[in-house]
Amino acid sequence: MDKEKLQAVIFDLDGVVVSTDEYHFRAWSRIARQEGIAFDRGKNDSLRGVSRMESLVLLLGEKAALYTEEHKQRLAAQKNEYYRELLKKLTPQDILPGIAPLLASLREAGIKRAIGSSSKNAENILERIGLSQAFDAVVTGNDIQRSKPDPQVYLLAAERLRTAPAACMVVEDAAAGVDAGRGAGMVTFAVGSACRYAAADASREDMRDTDAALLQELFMRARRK
Ligand code: B16
Ligand code: MG
Repeated sequence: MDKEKLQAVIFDLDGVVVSTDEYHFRAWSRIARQEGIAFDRGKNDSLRGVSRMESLVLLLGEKAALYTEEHKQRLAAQKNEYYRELLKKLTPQDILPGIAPLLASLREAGIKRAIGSSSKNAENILERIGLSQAFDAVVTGNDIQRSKPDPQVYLLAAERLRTAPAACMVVEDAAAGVDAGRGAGMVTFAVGSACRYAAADASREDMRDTDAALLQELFMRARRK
């Protein structure tokens, strides 16, 4: 294998391909209000890339120990109902800037594309934004047992792409996701809210003006470090 040839790019979904932050925020806010717990955008930011149940436990904080498993399951299901109702508003217009041309450029360059998301709603989201056929592999929260920062989601994506992890790049908006990519032995590219996370190999505010040649260049630089 050519150590410096980028063969696949694995995209996180929420925060990289599409922004559903606001919907997560509104849905979690309703749960927090019901439970009399303080919740704000800062706290919502800390839930990026984290699974639904782990997010609920973080939201409940010190009070989490007072809730039975069954009660927590009920609250997580309720949050998901609120969230899914909001997801109905998603359209292809919600694809984040730079993503559509980047996907086209990667396809043209023969570089595979995959999704590696913690979300159990990932298929539904891809459908709504018109990208369900745009990837060679899609791994979601339904396929994994351990959520980011565990590398499982990215390793499974590489396996489905039949590509060595060392030849993959992960694009992430969450520190937990960058750590997952690093744990999988992949080059990491942090965008959006993770763009100042120093552990990533490369970073940018967003994916505007990125193409296959740039990602190949960043990949090579990271591999030579
Ligand atoms: P769900 P990603 C993650 O998606 C979100 O960033 C995170 O906020 C959410 O809690 C998690 O999915 C689970 O989502 O409740 O839809 O299963 O960023 O890994 O694509
Ligand atoms: Mg994300």
